[in-house]
Amino acid sequence: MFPLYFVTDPVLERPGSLPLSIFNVVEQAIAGGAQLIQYRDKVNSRNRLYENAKELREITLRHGVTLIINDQTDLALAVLADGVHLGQDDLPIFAARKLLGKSAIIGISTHSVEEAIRAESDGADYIGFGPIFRTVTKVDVKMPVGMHAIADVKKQVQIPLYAIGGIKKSHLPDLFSAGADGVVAISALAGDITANVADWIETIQSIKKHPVLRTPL
Ligand code: TZP
Ligand code: MG
Repeated sequence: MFPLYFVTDPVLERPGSLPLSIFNVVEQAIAGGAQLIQYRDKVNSRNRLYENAKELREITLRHGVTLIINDQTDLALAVLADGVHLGQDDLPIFAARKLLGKSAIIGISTHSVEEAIRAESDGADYIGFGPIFRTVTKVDVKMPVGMHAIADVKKQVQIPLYAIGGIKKSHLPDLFSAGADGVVAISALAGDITANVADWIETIQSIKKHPVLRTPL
């Protein structure tokens, strides 16, 4: 799976005085090379979410980009998204799978080794793991797990792990050497989204090409 997972958030819509639409945000991310996008919207009505998701589906299909819907499996199904990203309190993975089918991408947020193991045995395609660091982007966020926890999870779980929470560009080498398969960053990509996404993708590609051997974290 693509190693930079772009997740939408209102913080990305305010680069300066002129707010961007959610569509501009996603188009800018795609222009920077994003291939994997999650529509995450904790603010708008379900009706508005549906309208937005439908248009995001058109935009992403036009560019051959994967679209995942946060939390809501019925919304993912309604707009024929590529998959859904579940929280621990959302529909169980088997129920989402029943609705979306075998080829859908189903991910789940985890913040412990136990949750990660369960996610894999329940049939998740990937896990989000974190928050790695302190973040102000998510309101009901749990305590940071720290970078060392990534290696603990990767010892026991084979499916791709996306590290999330407070991630800055300077963390990328350590995150990948700890075993992360990909990263999610929200606030660190705000501003010039196209340039930031392109810069992060290039950095990740070069880290993967020339992995640094580090002492254990
Ligand atoms: N889930 C755990 S932390 C987080 C989410 C959605 C927010 C990550 O945002 P940022 O700005 O990269 O810390
Ligand atoms: Mg959620």
